[in-house]
Amino acid sequence: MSGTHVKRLLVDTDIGTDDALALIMALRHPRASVDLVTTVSGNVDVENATRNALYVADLCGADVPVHPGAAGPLVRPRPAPRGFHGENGLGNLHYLTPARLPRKSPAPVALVERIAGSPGQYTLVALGPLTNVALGLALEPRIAEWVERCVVVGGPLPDHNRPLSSPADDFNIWADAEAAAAVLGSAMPVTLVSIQLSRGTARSTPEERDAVPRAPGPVAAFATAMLDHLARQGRERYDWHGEAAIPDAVAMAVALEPALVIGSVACCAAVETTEGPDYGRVSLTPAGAQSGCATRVCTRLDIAGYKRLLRAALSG
Ligand SMILES: [Ca+2]
Repeated sequence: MSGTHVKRLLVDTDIGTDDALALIMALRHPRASVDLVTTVSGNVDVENATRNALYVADLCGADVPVHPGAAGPLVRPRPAPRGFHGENGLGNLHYLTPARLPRKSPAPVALVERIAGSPGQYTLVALGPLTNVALGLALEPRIAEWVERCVVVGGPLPDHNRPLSSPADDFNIWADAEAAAAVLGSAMPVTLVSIQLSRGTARSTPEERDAVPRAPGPVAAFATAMLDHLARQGRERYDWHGEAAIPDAVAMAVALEPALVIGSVACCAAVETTEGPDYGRVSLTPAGAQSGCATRVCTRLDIAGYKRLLRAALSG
């Protein structure tokens, strides 16, 4: 990012442990303004998501309005919780009830009002299932043209050597494939940031995490608890050796500093919505110059740059 340009963000989140770290990155970034947080059912139910969003905003001293959104997907029932982020979404860490209350108007309405009020200004960062974004598009289809960009956590990489093992692994898409199909089928300029990009060397290592508590403060202490939880999940679910993947933080880095994307491909993205084992599968076809497809798939990331951004946000 150059000069004093401020990145204006709207963050839609089903706030679990990695969303919390991503939100801290945005709230503490010196040249970003988070003007709205909306919550959606996904990693946790929408009530917990709303409480978690208010808590993280309080922790960062931010009075950003938080609007609760969809309590479940557009069509299907809410999938059973997987417990990845603990029952409350924040690794079952017990924390104080947030001082502030959520706003009354529902998330899709709040998103439309913000985007319509400042056309071309906002990057929308979707860290959970796309239900609120799809509902916003249904209310006002022109938000597709009015957002500067929508960064979405999900989708595969256009690289058959690194497939996701099943559509259900691509949780944000799979949890509401109808919503994902509506968003990816619209004219909205979406950047897909696959969870695959948070794996490998993008994972946070135990050594990197050891550096965080040396600057003790409420944010560092909270961030360390979130990172420890993610590392435990990595051990239990993937047999990793203390590394933690933080998909939503990677996507937030892309939203905050688009220059961290060092490889991307314009694609047409289609989402399978037929019931069955392929439900939620995203198919990517490289876009021709005239195709009108609005999706860009991030394929390579400046990992050192991302880690610098994460470290700066979580210290102190
Ligand atoms: Ca999330």
